Amino acid sequence: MRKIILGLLTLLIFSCNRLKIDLPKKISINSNWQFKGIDTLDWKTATVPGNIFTDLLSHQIIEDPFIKTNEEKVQWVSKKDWEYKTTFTLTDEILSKKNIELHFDGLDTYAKIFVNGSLQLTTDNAFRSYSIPVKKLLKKENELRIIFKNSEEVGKNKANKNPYQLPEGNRIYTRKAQFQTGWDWGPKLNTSGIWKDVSLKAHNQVIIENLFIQKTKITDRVAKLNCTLNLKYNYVHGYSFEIFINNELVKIYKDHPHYSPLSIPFEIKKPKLWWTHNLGEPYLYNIKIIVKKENAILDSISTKYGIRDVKLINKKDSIGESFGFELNGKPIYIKGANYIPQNSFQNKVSNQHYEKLLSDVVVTNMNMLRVWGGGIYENDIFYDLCDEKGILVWQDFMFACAMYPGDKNFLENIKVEAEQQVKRLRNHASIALWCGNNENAEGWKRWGWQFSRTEKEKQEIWNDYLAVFDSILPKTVADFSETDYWETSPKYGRGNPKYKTEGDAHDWWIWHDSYPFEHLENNVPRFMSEFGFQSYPSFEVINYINQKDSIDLKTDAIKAHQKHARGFQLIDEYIGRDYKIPTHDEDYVYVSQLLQAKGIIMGIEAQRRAKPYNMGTLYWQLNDCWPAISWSSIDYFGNWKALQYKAKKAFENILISSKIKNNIVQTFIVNDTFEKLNGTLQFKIINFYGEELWSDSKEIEVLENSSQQFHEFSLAKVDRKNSVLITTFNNKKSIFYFDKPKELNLPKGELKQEITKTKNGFSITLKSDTLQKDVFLYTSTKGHFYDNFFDVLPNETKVVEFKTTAKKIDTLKIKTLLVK
Ligand code: BMA
Repeated sequence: MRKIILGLLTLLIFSCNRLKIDLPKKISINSNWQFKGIDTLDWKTATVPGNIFTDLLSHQIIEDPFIKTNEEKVQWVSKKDWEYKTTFTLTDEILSKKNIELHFDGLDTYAKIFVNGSLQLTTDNAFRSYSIPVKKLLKKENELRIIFKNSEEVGKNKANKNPYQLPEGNRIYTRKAQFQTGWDWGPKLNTSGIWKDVSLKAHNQVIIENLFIQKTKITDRVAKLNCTLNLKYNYVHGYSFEIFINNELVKIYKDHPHYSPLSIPFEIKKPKLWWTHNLGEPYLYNIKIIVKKENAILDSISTKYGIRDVKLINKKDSIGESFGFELNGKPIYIKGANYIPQNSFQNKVSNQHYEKLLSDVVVTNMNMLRVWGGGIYENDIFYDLCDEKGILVWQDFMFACAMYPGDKNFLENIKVEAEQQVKRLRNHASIALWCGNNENAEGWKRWGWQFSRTEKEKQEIWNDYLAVFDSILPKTVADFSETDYWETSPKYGRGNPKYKTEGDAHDWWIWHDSYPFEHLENNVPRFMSEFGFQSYPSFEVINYINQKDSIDLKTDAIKAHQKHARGFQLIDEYIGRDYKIPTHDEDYVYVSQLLQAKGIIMGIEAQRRAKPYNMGTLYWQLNDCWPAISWSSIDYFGNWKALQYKAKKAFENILISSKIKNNIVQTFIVNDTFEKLNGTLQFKIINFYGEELWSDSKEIEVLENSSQQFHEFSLAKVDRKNSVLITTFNNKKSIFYFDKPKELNLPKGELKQEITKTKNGFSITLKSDTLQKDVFLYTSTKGHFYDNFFDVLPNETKVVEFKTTAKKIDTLKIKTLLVK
């Protein structure tokens, strides 16, 4: 009985405590919005988060700029000023709270904010969040109105005040996504509007503003960590802080009084480390901190947290200066791509888009993405998913291909921007590096930007550069995070021979300077942070651009979706070097993708073979922001180009890679794992009809985390145009040709196909008596082929899964490379 009474009493005390909970309230102000032009249109419904283009589009006031040549027709939109308004009702409970703040996660860009008719704030940075204390202004019924001045005009006015012109155009004066003013893969669609959430935060007591978890020491036995809390008030009294790890209370911190920031040490026994997905498990802990006063919960903050130590290794050595990453004390080889915004209109990017793209990254064996500096600091979900999926992120600050101003306001503005962004991202396990900018220093030193300027002017511009990239940004990263900082990517432009021996490199000898792909074999830098080649996108994207149902590459629409001045010419020139130039448009698209894949894989393999001289490769570019002919390996609709399929193989942890040097075929095994491998390396040369012409084998031991050459033979007696080398090691296989595709005498055998229905789509079985090179499967049924652009060897069976929700597969079509 006593026990029951005690139990009831505890329950009563517990529920009394619960009653006292006084958590801050967050109210979304994303609904009810309307918009109009300052001097055009009447009020119309608007979507928040959103932007002026998508609002106009949903009212059919403009045509879709992503199709045909419509981009040109909508340019007037960014020359106008726009106005947004909403109303919201508040309860007495909210109005009675001691503090109420209006919070904007992102405004694009020059906004004047009126709360109940009174001007409260003007903003000038789309990358910053803003808060306004509004307690005194609020009533039951409220109106919020925002006027956006167009950034083109503001930029022009700012430029006019500068005594000299800065490269490249007026975009540099406005802190917003730089690619929106047009890029060599993207349209000019310069948005304005409320591009992120709007909310009200109401609270009575102290609130936690942010959290920073730092590592003090990590051993197998224990991870000693420290959590720093920034509280809304500098001084608080009588509070206690409880730390929960995976829902278990591990620490109660009670000392008082407390000053903000408040630092609380805590420990995790036998810590499980976070690894990239290709090297281990990306394990994340759930950490939660609760603030209480007299047993009432006042606020709480939680985060997922991966225990890991990631470092940039950048040391002088006998060659020059290394560049690579260490994870948990081990050097790891970086494989991945450069990432750009997934849409010109950020509000069109759904959580499913993030999930799909980042799953593709994992499936393709990439362990790093570089978030490129001309885009945006990504949404939280991007970094959450990278943490979960074990992908590292090289994060650029948002500055690209230009010189930026250095006046007091600009510097103050980016200082706040940098501090907010670094604080927002610092607890993410995925964040491996902050980089100051993309190609600004290279541009200044190599692209003629200094031409006809006075010494004084040059000095001033360079000093402004240093103020941002050598002072404010590195200091912010050091003060507010544990992440390493790199001033600019690349360290040296390709005009400086040091680009191969020091730091990271962008090798645009390929493409921009028309060098042959073979250049990549002999010119390997310490870390390749950009190199790339364009191709046409899927038939689906091409037909969408043209709004037609058959492929036509000669339309004005297609021209309008190629943003590189010499793009078509370069693709054609390079195709001619390696392939017979196709005369049919569909074949041309297919071969352009094979070409892109061939060139980039040649580079990836050369860079991986050169490990540890080279410790990473990120090609340009993973994705598209609109339907385009571009460097991407995944197109706007998420379809994989040939490069994505071939990169998947070239990025596997264990790679068999052969090359020809002085008429000798050399075969390497690259091993990115931390384990030694033993097995038989087997070689055979067959002709295209399956006849074996030569074979060899060798027992080998492959060291952990290494690249070694294991075999070589002379090409002297090899029939280069009529045979192929097949190498196997354990369950890996490589197919290596001795000549360019256009030189091969590929036979025109029949490729038999059989399609069966499976749980998740269809299974396609392929077989042929003769070699079938670069088999491309396609259908108008929406779905994904797990493999594509592969070779079917004579008399071997290849099975490919096609994932789709469709009950029926429309005609399965096949292209193969035929030269004769
Ligand atoms: C790199 C990038 C981008 C550009 C790409 C292709 O230099 O940093 O600025 O889009 O090349 O030209």
